[in-house]
Amino acid sequence: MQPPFAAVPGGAMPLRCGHHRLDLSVPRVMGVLNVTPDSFSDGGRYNVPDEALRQAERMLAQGAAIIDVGGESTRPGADAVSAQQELDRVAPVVEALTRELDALVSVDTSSASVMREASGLGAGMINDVRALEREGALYAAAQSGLPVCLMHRQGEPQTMQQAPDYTQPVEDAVVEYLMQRIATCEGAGLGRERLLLDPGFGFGKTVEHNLRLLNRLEALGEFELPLLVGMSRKSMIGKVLGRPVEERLAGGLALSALAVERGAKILRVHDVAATVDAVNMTWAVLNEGCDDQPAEVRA
Ligand code: YH5
Repeated sequence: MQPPFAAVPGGAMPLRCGHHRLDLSVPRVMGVLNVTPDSFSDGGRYNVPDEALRQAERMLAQGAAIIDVGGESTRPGADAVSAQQELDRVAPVVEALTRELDALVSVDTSSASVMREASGLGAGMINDVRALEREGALYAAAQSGLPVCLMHRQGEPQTMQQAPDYTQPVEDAVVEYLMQRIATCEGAGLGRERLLLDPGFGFGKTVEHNLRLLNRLEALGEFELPLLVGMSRKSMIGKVLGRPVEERLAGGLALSALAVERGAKILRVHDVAATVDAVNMTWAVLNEGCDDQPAEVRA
């Protein structure tokens, strides 16, 4: 049966992520694993490698295809961490997840040394909210051989939410920025076949910017690269629904369904089990069938 849209961007060939292969012909869920002591939305509960391991195991059992490990809090007002601090937090977790669980680990970092170390420890993907703009990051990422998610942001995480402002429609600014970053990556030997794109929800954007970006996510389809989105528990949900962070799941599921409908291939979320169901249900409707579901889901 033909899907309701033409080519599936980024879906033709599995993405090579170290020794893992990631099939993006169907949308996948990336589970968030914060290893920051001051983490905003889970209170840093998974700071101990052992606890991090258990949480990762849970997310994999719930259907996460990727575990995104981050050691730098990018919430507004968070303290900057040194590359060494970040490395001390992230490295033991990346190592345990790859060695003990053989998980596909993505490392949420902007630091060249963390990229190098993590890829040596078996990480399969680099997720950089600064799109390889930090010194040495472009070279380190290119050398790693791993796929890289390039995210748009305006300003620096610590101050970006003070007065987000764009001189053009926000989706045009995002497309322009990502176009430049793709060209820069290609110039450094990091080919398009290794790139994923992310509009960066909440990174220097008002709630209106975020809603518009999701509604117009297809504007990013022109690159024909896999799209990753991260909206889980973010303030765009809190502001629309008037919900505190622990009551944003239903809002987040609605956003995930819409993102899949508009072409997102990876959903970065805290609540894996519920999101896997929302994504699979959405995908079944879009394809008018559930051939891609595991048998136990179809039963
Ligand atoms: C993202 O969108 N976001 S870290 C504030 C919250 C909730 C969650 C309660 N890393 C992204 O998750 N990487 C982060 O309010 C990311 N895309 C990619 N690629 C921020 C976060 C969060 C912030």
